[in-house]
Amino acid sequence: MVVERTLAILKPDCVRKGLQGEVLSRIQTGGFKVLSMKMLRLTAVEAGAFYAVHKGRPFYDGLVEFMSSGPCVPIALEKENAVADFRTLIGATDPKDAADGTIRKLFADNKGENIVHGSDSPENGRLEVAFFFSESELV
Ligand code: DAT
Ligand code: MG
Repeated sequence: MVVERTLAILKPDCVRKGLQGEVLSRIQTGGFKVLSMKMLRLTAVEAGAFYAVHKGRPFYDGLVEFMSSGPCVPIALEKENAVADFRTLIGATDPKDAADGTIRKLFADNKGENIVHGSDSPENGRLEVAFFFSESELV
């Protein structure tokens, strides 16, 4: 299997609930190598750019508002098969549909506020890591 990069974001609801450590622990126990992490607050413009693929969808404005509502923690991760394995670890977008034991099932309130982001393809994993981290920050 190929070593891939994927981007996690501990979303503003994760930070508000004080679950950063809990979620990071599950990520590390899952075998993901942390290449870099930081805490920042996205502006609405930055959140809109990150989720540009969803522009025009009915949930887009709420998503941008939520993602810029407080600090978040982007984390660059590396692992064999990282993209698919991370999505397995976090579970389905809607916590109601997420498998038992997944991060979203355990901690998320609803589909809009679902604790954690994960990239959806190896290509987007690389692009999304580069959105937040320069190559020299990936240590
Ligand atoms: P995922 O984050 O599982 O990759 P996505 O890329 O389809 O899901 O959507 C990005 C985020 O947008 C998702 O984490 C939460 C929000 N979202 C998606 N669909 C939604 C909906 N129907 N209602 C409210 N928020 C939604
Ligand atoms: Mg997605």
